[in-house]
Amino acid sequence: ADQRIRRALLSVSDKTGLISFATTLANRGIELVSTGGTAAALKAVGLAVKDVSELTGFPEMMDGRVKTLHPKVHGGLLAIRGNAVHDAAARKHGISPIDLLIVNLYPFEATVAKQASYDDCVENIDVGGPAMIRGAAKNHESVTVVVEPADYDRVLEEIAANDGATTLALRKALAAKAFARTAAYDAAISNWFAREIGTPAPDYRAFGGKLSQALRYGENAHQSAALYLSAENRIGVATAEQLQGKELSYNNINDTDAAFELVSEFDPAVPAVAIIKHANPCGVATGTSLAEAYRKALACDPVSAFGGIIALNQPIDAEAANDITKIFTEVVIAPGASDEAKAIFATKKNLRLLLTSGLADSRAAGLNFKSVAGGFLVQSRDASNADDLELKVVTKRAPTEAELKDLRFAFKVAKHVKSNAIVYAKGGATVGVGAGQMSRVDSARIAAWKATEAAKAQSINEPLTVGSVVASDAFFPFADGLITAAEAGVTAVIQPGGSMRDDEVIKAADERGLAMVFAGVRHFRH
Ligand code: 93A
Repeated sequence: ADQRIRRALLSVSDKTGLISFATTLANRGIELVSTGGTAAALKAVGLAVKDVSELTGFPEMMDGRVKTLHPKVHGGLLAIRGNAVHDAAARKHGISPIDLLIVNLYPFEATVAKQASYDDCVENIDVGGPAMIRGAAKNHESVTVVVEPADYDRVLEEIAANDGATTLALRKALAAKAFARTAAYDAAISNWFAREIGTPAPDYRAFGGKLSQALRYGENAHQSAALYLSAENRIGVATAEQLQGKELSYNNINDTDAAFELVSEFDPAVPAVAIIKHANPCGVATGTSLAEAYRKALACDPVSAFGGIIALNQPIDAEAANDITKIFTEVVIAPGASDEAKAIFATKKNLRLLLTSGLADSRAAGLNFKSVAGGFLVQSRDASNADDLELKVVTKRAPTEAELKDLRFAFKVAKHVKSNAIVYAKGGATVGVGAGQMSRVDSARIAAWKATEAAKAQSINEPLTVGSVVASDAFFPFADGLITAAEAGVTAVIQPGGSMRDDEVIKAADERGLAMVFAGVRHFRH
């Protein structure tokens, strides 16, 4: 099924490579038909071209919106060669076959990218082009379709080698590409439209996906796994450089991501450290130095911190490296390390040290994925940073400056704790973390209980929650969670607000002299 090319229709917005391509076609005796701008470009170099309006018997009209939408064009593209019925129809209506279609579309994506007006974007929605491309691609049995200049040479080479004909293999490959192009084009249009009307559907196709490394196994030894790089090109665990230690596992990567995303929430000028276990923070703190922040983070839950993953928001110095290497740690990630710190880590052969070129942008757009049976969910990143929130005081007492600082700190941490998340914090450090419970009050209880245990283990006479603040990732549906926190000794509360029973919760806070702010933003993380 080699198909000899006798007539070509050219209609291109991007005129790159057009002249030399069309010249070679013409030199082979192929008849050229073309639309306005394309025909003008070809005539300008002296090529013989038939205007599509001559073919259709209609002028290009309505600002070009209707140029090729005509049976003389679409019949020429779609007719099945050698089919008696199709041949008869073509003869009856004076339709002659088009064997080669060269179209590239109105630059819709580029028009959107340069932030053109709404009307400009709409005008750049190509209708006739995709219709022809789809027709030619459907009829790939007979028709060759080219949708980008990059394929011109490929077609010329085959025609030259094949006595003026293309092979079915090439036509199929080009048809597959053609449908990919129209699909991507329509996806770009629908995404633009969704943004315009305020309901953007995240497009996973923009996410890319390039294999970075096959992993030894997945979450468990009987599961296979791999790490892919996305087109986002974000600073983070996937793009970090590993300086030492054995290969990262699936769980290591997942936990390291949680750790680094969390420390990237904080002001880079203030040292911050997060210790992660099973994707949840078991201690987070800011300090006057990384070492101090690490010690404060460790104090929150020293038992769980064993074998943890540590992220720091500044290049690691020797003092911090010394402290970190005192207990067994799986992974350390930071935006750099001093030579001294590197030498200290080098004495711990099993510790993986990952260095990034900076912090992750906590406010960056991006996508999250989650698989479900038969599909996958896509959502935009939770790019809300507590520093940007306008907090609304809902209690009689407003928080003090010190409380306010800890409230924002605790809410940043709560964003990175699996729901239901309750985080107690004091003096820029977590003092109790309750994660992943099915009821919010249980998370509040567990976090308070863990703080009591940590105090006992460190021979501190009262739980660290006394005089702390508490953050809740979602609203308190009842007063019980807040009351549990009050009993643990908190003086201030941050939560999104928005419960049917907000009044009850506010009343409970007022009765106990607590200050409470509503953040207006929820941080579910499942
Ligand atoms: O406005 S359209 O959707 N209506 C059409 O009938 C039509 N036919 C071809 N756009 C149409 N085209 C597009 O015109 C092609 O896809 C190509 O991008 C462009 C080429 O126009 P010109 O040859 O005038 O530069």
